[in-house]
Amino acid sequence: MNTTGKRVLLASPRGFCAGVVRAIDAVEKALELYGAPIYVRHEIVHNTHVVQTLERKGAVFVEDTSQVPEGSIVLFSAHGVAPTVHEQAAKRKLTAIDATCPLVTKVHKEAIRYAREDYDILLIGHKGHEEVIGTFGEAPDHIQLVDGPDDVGDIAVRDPSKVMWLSQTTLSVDETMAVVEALRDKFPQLLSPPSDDICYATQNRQLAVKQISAEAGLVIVIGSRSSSNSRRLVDTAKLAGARDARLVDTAEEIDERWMDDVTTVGVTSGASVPEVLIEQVLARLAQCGFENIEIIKAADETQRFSLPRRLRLPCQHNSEREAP
Ligand code: 10G
Ligand code: SF4
Repeated sequence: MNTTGKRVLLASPRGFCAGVVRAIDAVEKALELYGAPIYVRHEIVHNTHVVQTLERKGAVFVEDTSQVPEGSIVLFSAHGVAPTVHEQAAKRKLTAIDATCPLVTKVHKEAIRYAREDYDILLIGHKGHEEVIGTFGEAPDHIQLVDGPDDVGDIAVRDPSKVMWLSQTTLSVDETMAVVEALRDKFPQLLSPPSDDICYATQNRQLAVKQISAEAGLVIVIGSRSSSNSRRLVDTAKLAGARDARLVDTAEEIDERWMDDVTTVGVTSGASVPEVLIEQVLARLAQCGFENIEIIKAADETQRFSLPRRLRLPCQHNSEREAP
């Protein structure tokens, strides 16, 4: 096989963010403390490999608290839930452990604060996404969803001097800023959130994929179809100049024909993707002659989150709702 000049540009940072590490650790800790089964409402993170691995250890994934037997333990996924979900869990006497990422909780708090101040809140995000459903549920009377620039024309607010925007944490930074500009054209007094809602991990992974994309004939993004941030990495790679960009759940999905006439392959992964899947993709690429790996580092990450309170102090037995 002729491998002359063939190389892989491996993005850094990639893969697990601090919120995902915390959420998976929470399921594992709950299994260790309380034993199987542990019910988890919604996929703990949007990754098939993670979900299947936890299922093998005794986690049971459901979409609704009504599917959890009364009196059981239930974990809420990293994407967050609406207050009504906490209420339903309490009614069923479930012991709720909230694995919502603290950076999602921050957006919930912003929604609560600006709704209390009677702002019209424009929430930029993807309709039907679990995180958006949760944030919207904090203040449904004050929030309108903006799912891309095409929605801007139809938005109407009560008082154009009292309007602000928030966003899902895993959006494309560039697309979101374009939507904000369109909203600001319409509402010049539009207020921004006090700090970035698109989280550090989303921003860093997009920064890194941009750096590998200009030189890449193909960018492979590892991530499940349900993973919003992984899909945004594909979009970002294409916009940054990659000739082709593909989302794969595992190495088996890679088609050697994608690499015809390609000498540089970029590789990255979404925030819910374990490193083992990257290793398998790199092994597959090596079989295709791409053995030479260059790491392109765009940022350092040191963020860590402690476990949900109940798992730090497991003797409590009433349901918890961490802030807000
Ligand atoms: O990118 P999304 O929001 O679809 O989620 P994910 O599970 O693939 O990645 C981790 C991100 C979150 C838990 C949302 S804050
Ligand atoms: Fe938290 Fe960001 Fe990870 Fe979501 S993507 S879990 S907001 S760190």
